[in-house]
Amino acid sequence: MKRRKFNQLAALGAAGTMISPLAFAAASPAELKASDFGKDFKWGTATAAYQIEGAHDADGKGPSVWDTFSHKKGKILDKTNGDVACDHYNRYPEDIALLKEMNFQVNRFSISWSRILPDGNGKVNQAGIDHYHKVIDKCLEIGVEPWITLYHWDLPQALEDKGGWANREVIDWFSNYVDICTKEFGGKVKNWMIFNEPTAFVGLGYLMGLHAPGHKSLKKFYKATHHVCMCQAEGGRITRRNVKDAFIGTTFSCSHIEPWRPGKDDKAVKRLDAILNRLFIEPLLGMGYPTDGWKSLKNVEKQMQPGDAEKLTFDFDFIGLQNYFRIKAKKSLFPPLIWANQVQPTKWLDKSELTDMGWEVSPEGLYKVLKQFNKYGLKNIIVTENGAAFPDKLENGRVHDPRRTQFYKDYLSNVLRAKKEGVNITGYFCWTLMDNFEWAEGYHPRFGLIHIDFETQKRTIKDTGLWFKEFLANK
Ligand code: GCO
Repeated sequence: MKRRKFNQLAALGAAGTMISPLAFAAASPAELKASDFGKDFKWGTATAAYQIEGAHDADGKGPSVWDTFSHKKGKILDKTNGDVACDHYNRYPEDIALLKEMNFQVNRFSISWSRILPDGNGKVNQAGIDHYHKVIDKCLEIGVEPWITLYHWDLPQALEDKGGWANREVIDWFSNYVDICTKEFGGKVKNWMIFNEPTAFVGLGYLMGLHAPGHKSLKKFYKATHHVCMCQAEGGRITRRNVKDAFIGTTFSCSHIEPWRPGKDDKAVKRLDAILNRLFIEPLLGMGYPTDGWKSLKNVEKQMQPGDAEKLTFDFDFIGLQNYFRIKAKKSLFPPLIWANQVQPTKWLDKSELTDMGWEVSPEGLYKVLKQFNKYGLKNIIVTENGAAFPDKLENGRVHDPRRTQFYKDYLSNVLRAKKEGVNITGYFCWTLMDNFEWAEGYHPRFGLIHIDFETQKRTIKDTGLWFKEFLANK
């Protein structure tokens, strides 16, 4: 049973790879220094509530779509769930201290909507509010900046029962939630992100059925897409109104896309680019939905009501870009995306390095996608996620993970290259602080800078974390 995100995206129209990473080696300078990125450059790690917190029903929390989904048979590759995860709900002081020990300055984390509003709307759960105050206070106490993601995929189940993102009422529900959080925490937290990767939670959750809530419906996908775009801008406006001196962004997954057969698959590239890279950012910038890339997106346009066009836009202070791999697109006969298909590398041709997710290591893909997004003329770009899963082993109290260290060096070199060429990149956050629940994959892929022993909850900083500690000591 292969259900890797790579393949999931592939089903959405993504693809495989073949070019040797050696071709990109030239991009890496001999020695990378944090100071090269500038004094004000933000260095951080990113996490998501459902992937680390556990305590799934503690202190009045209501269930989210991920609680429901992960308990359904056959949804999670290793039959696990996020009930306990890294127990970060209880161990956050230790985890934030470890982040600081590695010399990171930013803790990007998400709030669980159903801890604050167990039914998604209506009665506020004070214990949930108190919990995030404690997390924020811990960060501030030790000199770490809290950066909050308002939504990282865990919609309250009670709202999903009413149609979730496919119901236009979600605009009111989400606005209320954002209003509560920004009023409550805005005095202490200045850095906010509205969404994490809409393409992923709408595509995988409403079209592919591979992530919560598990729908396979084009109709729901079109509706959810428009409602999420409306909420994205509205969330920005509410945050601006409630938080003095706020620095507001939202994040997008993105991948550089190449044709599998140059000349023959250009249409596949265009179509896939519209869905994976352009769909959620262009309406925000007042460009409308990218129907020129994929005509079916006219069905998203059809969801618009009078006055929506202006409400889709908001002037974000920064855009968070999240990148892991490059994609090759190919014409395919399978609907609904006739022109794109997954292509896995063939053994005898494949020279690329693959991570534990089956994703190609392609540092130059990050450079190219940064250049692509730079064309929008964004104020600030922050790489809000980038990282890799490799099969780590804890041996004698150490985790030697040289492939991960190399991964970061190579990707960071490409960030620097883009920055030097004028792309306004002002921060870089690693995915992720610690090994955690990797959605439909379960606990098998380990992306963390900190190793978690899920039996004992013991934390061990991996060699890559120690590398960052040294690297960031001289910024
Ligand atoms: C995403 C999410 C993270 C993932 C990470 C690795 O991009 O899917 O933001 O929650 O865990 O990307 O797949």
